[in-house]
Amino acid sequence: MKLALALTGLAAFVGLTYGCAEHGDEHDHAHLHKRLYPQTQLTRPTRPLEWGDLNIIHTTDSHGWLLGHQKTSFPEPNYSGDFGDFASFVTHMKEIALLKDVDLLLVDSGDLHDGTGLSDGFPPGGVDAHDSNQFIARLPYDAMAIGNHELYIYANTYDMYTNFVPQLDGRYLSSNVNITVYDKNNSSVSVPVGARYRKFETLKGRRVTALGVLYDFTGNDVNTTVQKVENMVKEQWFAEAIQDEPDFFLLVGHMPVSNDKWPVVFDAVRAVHPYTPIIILGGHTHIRDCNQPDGRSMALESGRYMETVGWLSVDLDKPGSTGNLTFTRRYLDPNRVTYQYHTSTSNGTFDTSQGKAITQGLLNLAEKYDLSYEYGVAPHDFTLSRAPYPSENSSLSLFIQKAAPVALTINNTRANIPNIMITNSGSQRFDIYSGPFTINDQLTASPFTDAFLYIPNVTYGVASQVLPALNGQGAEEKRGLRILDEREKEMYGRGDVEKVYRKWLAEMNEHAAREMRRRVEVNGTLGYVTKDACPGVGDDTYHTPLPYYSTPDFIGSNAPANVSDSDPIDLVFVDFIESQLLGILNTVQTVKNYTTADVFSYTPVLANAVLGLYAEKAWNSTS
Ligand SMILES: *[C@@H]1O[C@H](CO)[C@@H](O)[C@H](O)[C@H]1NC(C)=O
Ligand SMILES: *[C@@H]1O[C@H](CO)[C@@H](O)[C@H](O)[C@H]1NC(C)=O
Ligand SMILES: *[C@@H]1O[C@H](CO)[C@@H](O)[C@H](O)[C@H]1NC(C)=O
Ligand SMILES: *[C@@H]1O[C@H](CO)[C@@H](O)[C@H](O)[C@H]1NC(C)=O
Ligand SMILES: *[C@@H]1O[C@H](CO)[C@@H](O)[C@H](O)[C@H]1NC(C)=O
Ligand SMILES: *[C@@H]1O[C@H](CO)[C@@H](O)[C@H](O)[C@H]1NC(C)=O
Ligand SMILES: *[C@@H]1O[C@H](CO)[C@@H](O)[C@H](O)[C@H]1NC(C)=O
Ligand SMILES: *[C@@H]1O[C@H](CO)[C@@H](O)[C@H](O)[C@H]1NC(C)=O
Ligand SMILES: *[C@@H]1O[C@H](CO)[C@@H](O)[C@H](O)[C@H]1NC(C)=O
Ligand SMILES: *[C@@H]1O[C@H](CO)[C@@H](O)[C@H](O)[C@H]1NC(C)=O
Ligand SMILES: *[C@@H]1O[C@H](CO)[C@@H](O)[C@H](O)[C@H]1NC(C)=O
Ligand SMILES: CC(=O)N[C@H]1CO[C@H](CO)[C@@H](O)[C@@H]1O
Ligand SMILES: [Zn+2]
Ligand SMILES: [Zn+2]
Repeated sequence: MKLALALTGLAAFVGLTYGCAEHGDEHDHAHLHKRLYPQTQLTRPTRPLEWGDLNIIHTTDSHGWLLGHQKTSFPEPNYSGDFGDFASFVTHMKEIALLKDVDLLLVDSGDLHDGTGLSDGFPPGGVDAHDSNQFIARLPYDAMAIGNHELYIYANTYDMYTNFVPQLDGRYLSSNVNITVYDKNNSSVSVPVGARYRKFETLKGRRVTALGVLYDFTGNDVNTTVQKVENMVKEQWFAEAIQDEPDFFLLVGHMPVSNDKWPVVFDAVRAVHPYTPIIILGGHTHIRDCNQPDGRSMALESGRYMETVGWLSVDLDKPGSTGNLTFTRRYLDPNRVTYQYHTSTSNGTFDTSQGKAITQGLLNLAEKYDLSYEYGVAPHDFTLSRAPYPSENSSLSLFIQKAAPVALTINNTRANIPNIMITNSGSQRFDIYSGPFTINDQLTASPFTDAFLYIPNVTYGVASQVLPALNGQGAEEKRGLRILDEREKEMYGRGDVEKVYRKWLAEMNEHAAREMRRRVEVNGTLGYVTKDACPGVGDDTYHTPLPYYSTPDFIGSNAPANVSDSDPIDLVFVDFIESQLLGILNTVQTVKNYTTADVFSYTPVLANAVLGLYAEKAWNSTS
C-alpha cells in the first residue's frame, strides 16, 4: 500500500536510525557464516529442463535478495541459493549450451533496489543498492530492463545512469524512461537512462532486437520521466528500431505479462512482422505467470526476491515460417540442489571461482553494513498471510498489537494515557522467522520510515469506530466501492503490487484441494504452485501451496482496558494515512471538525524502528 510514498523516505533510514555503536557492547553480533549448503534436505526438481535452439534464464524483482533466503523455516530454504550460487549455475549452463550447440541468454526485468539490508542498509551518505548492484553487473546479462524501484529516488536513478549503465555497455534498456541531467554546457537535458533498444547477435549468429519497457508507472521522482507505453510505440525511434526483421524480438520489461499493456507493444511489432517470433520477459507483480499471445510467442514472468529463476526455451524454425513454435517454460526454486541437478554437478564440482568470489563479496558487504546485528531472538514464525489476522502467528498482529504499544510509548509522556494505534497493513513487507532478529530482518520486514501522529482527547466511543470505517465496514464507506476501485488503480500506478500478489496467493490456496492430489503423489513440500496460461506444468519442483489468509487494509492495537465510551483517549496513527484518517474521523462523528491542527507528533520513533525496539525488550534474554 504505502510502497510508493513511503519509499521516498527510505534514503533517510540509516541517518535516522541508530547505528551499531549506540547500542554499546552488551549485545551479541551474530556470527557471520556462509550458509553455502542447505541445512535442510531439499527436494530435487521433478525433471530435466527441456532445451531448445534458444534458451533463456530469467530473473526479475530481485530487490536486493542477493544472499538468498537464509532462514531455516520453510519454505525459505527452497530459495536459499545466493547470487554466487546463481553465477556458478549460469556459468555451467553456458557450458552446457556450448556443448549442445544452442543459444543461452541471461535476462533481467528490473527492480534491483529496495528489499534487503544489502540494498537498503547502506551507511549515511551512501546510495541504495549502489554496492549490491556491483555484484549483479558481474553476471553476463544480455539484456536488463529498468524497474519502478529504480525511480522512486532521483539519487538511485542517477547512480544507475552514472555507475551501473556504463558497466552494462548497451545491455541496460530503458525504452520509455528518461533521466534529467546537466550536460557538458550545464544545461538540463532529458536522456534515456540506459539504451532504448539493443540489436545484437547471439553466439549462434541469430539477430535479436531487444527493448526494455516500464509499465505506466506514476510514482517516479522529479527529473525522471516515464513515457506511457502507448506513446512509446508511436515514437519515430520505435518504428525505426523494429523495422528490420530480426530472428526474434526480445521484449524485456518491468510490466506484468497479464492485465497490463504488453499487448500494446506486441501488437505494434506484430503489425510490421506478423510471424517473427516474439519473446516477452516481464515482471513487477512478483508472481509466476505465463501466457502465449499467439502461436509464435510466449510471455513469462518469474516471481520475486530470488524465490524464482525463470526458464524459457523455444525451437526456432526457418525465417519465413508461419506455423506454431514449440516453447517451454519452467519456474526454478533457486537453491543449490536445483542448480546442481540441472547442471549435473555435485557439491564438490558446482562452485566456480567467480561464484565463490561473489558470495564472499556479498558476505563482506553484509558485514560492512553490520546486517547481522541482533536485536533479539524471535520465538516463532510470524507471517503476513499464512496466519489469520489477528492471531499469535500473524506479523501484522505482532506489529500493531504487540510491538507498537511497547515501542511507541518508550520515553513518552503520554504513555499512561489509553490509546488506539492504527497503521496500514501494507506497512509490513516480509515475514519474520523464528531465530535471530537482525538489522537485515528489520529492513526486510518493516522498512518504511513513517512517523506516528496522534489526536488527543478523542472519546473512546468515537475512536473505536475509526478502524472499522477505514476498512470499509462502516455504513458511509460501503457506497464508496467505485472510489475504492479508483484508489486501487492509483496505488497500482504508484507501484503497489500487493493486491495482485495476494490475489495470486489466494488463488493458489483455492486450487489447493485439486492440486494437492497430484502433488501429494510426489510428496510435494510447501511452496508456490503455479497455474498459468501456458501448456503443461510450469513448476520445476512440486509443492503444496502455502496457506493463505486475507487481511484488512488497516490494522489496529487492542482496545484499552477499563475505558468507557465517553473517556478521552489518544488516537495514534501512522502519518502515511493522515488524510484518510481525518476524513473518516469526520464521518463517524460530527461534533467537531478535525483538521491537521488537531494532529501532533506522538513519538520520534519511526515505523522502521518499532520491531527492533520491541525485540530488544521482549526477545532479548540477555538484557
Ligand atoms: C531537477 O528539477 C529541479 C526543479 O524541479 C531543477 O531545479 C533542477 O535543475 C533539476 N535537476 C537537473 C539535473 O536538471
Ligand atoms: C555547448 O555550447 C557550445 C557553445 O554554445 C555549443 O557549440 C555546443 O554544441 C554545446 N554542447 C552541447 C553538448 O550542448
Ligand atoms: C550549473 O547550473 C546550476 C543551476 O542550473 C548551478 O547551480 C551550478 O552552479 C552550475 N554549475 C556550473 C559548473 O556552472
Ligand atoms: C527522452 O530523451 C530523448 C533524448 O534526449 C528525448 O528526445 C525524448 O524526448 C525524451 N523523452 C521523454 C519522454 O522525455
Ligand atoms: C497455434 O497456437 C495458437 C495459440 O496458442 C492456438 O490457438 C492454435 O490452435 C495453434 N494452432 C495449431 C495448429 O496448433
Ligand atoms: C558440501 O561441501 C562442503 C564443503 O566441502 C561441506 O561442508 C558440506 O557439508 C557439503 N554438503 C553436502 C550436502 O554434501
Ligand atoms: C502458530 O504456529 C505454531 C507453529 O509454529 C502452531 O503450533 C500454533 O498452533 C499456531 N497458532 C495458531 C493460533 O494457529
Ligand atoms: C529512552 O531514554 C533513555 C534514557 O535517556 C535512552 O537511553 C534511550 O535511548 C531512549 N529510548 C528511546 C527509544 O528513545
Ligand atoms: C484535552 O482535554 C482536556 C480537558 O477536556 C484539556 O484540559 C486539554 O487541554 C485537552 N488537551 C489537548 C491537547 O487538547
Ligand atoms: C511419499 O511418501 C510416502 C510416505 O513416506 C511413501 O510411501 C511414498 O512412496 C512417497 N511417494 C513418492 C512418490 O515418493
Ligand atoms: C473543516 O475544516 C477544514 C479545514 O479548515 C475546512 O476546509 C472544512 O471546510 C471544514 N469542514 C466543515 C464541515 O466545517
Ligand atoms: C522443493 C523443496 O526444496 N522443498 C523444501 C522446502 O523446504 C522444506 C523445509 O525446509 C523442505 O523440507 C523441502 O524439501
Ligand atoms: Zn518488484
Ligand atoms: Zn516493480
